[in-house]
Amino acid sequence: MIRDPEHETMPRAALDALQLQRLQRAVSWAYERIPHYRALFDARGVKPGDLRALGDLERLPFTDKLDLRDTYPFGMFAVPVERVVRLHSSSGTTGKPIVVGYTKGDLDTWAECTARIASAAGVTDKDRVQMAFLYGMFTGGWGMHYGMERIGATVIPAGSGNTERHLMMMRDFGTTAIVGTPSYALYLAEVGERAGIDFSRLPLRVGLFGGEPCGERLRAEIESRLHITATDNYGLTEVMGPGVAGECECRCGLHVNEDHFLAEVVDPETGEPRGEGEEGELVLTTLTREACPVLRYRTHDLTSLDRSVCACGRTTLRMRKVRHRTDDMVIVRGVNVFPSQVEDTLLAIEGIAPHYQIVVEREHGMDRMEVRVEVAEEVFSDVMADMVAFEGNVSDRLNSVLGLSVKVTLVEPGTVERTAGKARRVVDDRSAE
Ligand code: DLL
Repeated sequence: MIRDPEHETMPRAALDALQLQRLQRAVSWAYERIPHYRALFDARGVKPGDLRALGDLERLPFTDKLDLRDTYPFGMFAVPVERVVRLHSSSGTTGKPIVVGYTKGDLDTWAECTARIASAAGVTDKDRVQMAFLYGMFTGGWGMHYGMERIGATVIPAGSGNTERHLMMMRDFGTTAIVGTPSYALYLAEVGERAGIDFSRLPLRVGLFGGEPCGERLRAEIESRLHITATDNYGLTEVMGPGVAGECECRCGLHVNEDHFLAEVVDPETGEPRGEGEEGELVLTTLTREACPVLRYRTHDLTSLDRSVCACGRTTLRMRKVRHRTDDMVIVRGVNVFPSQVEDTLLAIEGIAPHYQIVVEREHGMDRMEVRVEVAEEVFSDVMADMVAFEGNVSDRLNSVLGLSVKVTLVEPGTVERTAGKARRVVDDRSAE
């Protein structure tokens, strides 16, 4: 269902005009209230008044995680902390977290954005929605929660972890929709199957997954095991949290809530704009955020944009599913490896379970990459020769795709770490030597 036809099906020219008007306001708002933005603008010799067309956006400076870290905790707030009614943060992997604030107005916009995404995925007020995201400083739980409530669904705020309890509630409460990370969905399926649950007999019908990449093969695996339709939704703490973009039932790209966010795709090296359909780094600008406006924020997520009108009738641009980030690429002996390439190769092999981890180490000054992967129960064999042959086959497939010799270690089902949140696919131990 299209929740807000006015904004979601607005003709392109009108949407462009709305974006320009909101962008001009957002830029002045940030410039006048946040000294850090003013300094960035002044260093480039631009003023908010220079922004006369959407194309002028390129004249504005980029921002990234460092700008938020350097001003920790509240230096990028455009309003006094007293006007902020909620804080969230993103831990990241190193250093101080990033802190973001929301005014009452921001929370209202956020709930509306996630409500749109839930509606696009087919959730209605008849659904019982079980939340499997963490509630806490992470934006996933609260962000999706309020959107679901806003559309009138019955929300079950189970939170992350305690898988047995999730399964019990799913059966007892007649859950129809599940919200979490794709890796947790897979884990739910695994634990449920082990407990003898027949998901095809449950009313569960739709999953809204996000927070980490979910390739098509992984999606198909989740769908067939949980007997649901799985949709992908995208967002990041710095820009708001979930609610930035999500798939409709056509599942041909994620619709960006363009009346609130302006999306660009740039060359990750040079920052030059990339043409429509070309892959590059997603850069986002918030158009309506009051407490923490972000301008030209470098997400490090790689995608491409499609402005053609979708079969669902929405005119908002679609971003291709994010499969990798500029910073999750590992360089092993000079070869660029994305975890998504490893995942696609592994999941195309019969008998491989969708649980894997990439470990990169340095041995005697040489990089060494190992892929630890689980095999399905039925393939796991006590016959050493069978396993060695299977390992060799997996290793050959990876070698030819990556152009790199990779050690493959088959591990017993259930050995690769399971998570209630985002999966850790790469362990890079090279700095340890
Ligand atoms: O993960 C916000 C979110 C929560 C989005 C729940 C959707 C659902 P952060 O923890 O700040 O925020 O992480 C943001 O996660 O830059 C991407 O690299 C990755 N990411 C988020 N959603 C997707 C997705 C939340 N659907 C970072 N596909 C982003 C691929 C995603 N990657």
